[in-house]
Amino acid sequence: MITAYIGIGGNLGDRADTLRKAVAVLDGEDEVRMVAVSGVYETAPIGVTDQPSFLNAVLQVETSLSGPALLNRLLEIERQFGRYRKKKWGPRTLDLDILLYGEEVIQVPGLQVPHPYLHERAFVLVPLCELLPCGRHPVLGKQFTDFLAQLDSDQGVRRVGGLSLWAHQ
Ligand code: GSY
Repeated sequence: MITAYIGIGGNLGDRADTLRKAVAVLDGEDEVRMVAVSGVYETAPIGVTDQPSFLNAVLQVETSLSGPALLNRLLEIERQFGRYRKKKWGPRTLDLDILLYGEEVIQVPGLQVPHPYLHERAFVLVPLCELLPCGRHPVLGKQFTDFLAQLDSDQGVRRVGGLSLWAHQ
């Protein structure tokens, strides 16, 4: 079994409902065990800024799936939730990204792990540091908390109080 960290987010429709349901689907998979789910954050859009704000969180799972097989399962779940994504950096109902897959470095068509932007994005680093406060980037070697401390701004990331995506913690 490998411990993987998955970024989850969305900025269309009933965002909290979509994220909660997607977590339940992933938790129901035979080859994936949900271990922990971070708090939920309301986050300003990065990339194309003229779009609604996102809800983001990070999931810690244990899985017997390979990295590419896990990605395929995540893409299926995105489709199941009617992922709408016209533009590359544009709005979407559900986004599931593999951030870390153990300490492994994966570079195959369609999948790069660690996620190439993970160390630059507060909407990933803040929830990731909640789950992995002493974690280190497997390639860049620096602690995730150090990347977060060195960002120029908080990038508009705000914890949403009283909202949980997973009933079991
Ligand atoms: O890369 C994930 C999709 N995405 C996001 C996101 O999840 N949150 C925020 N705040 N901005 C984003 N821009 C993109 S693209």
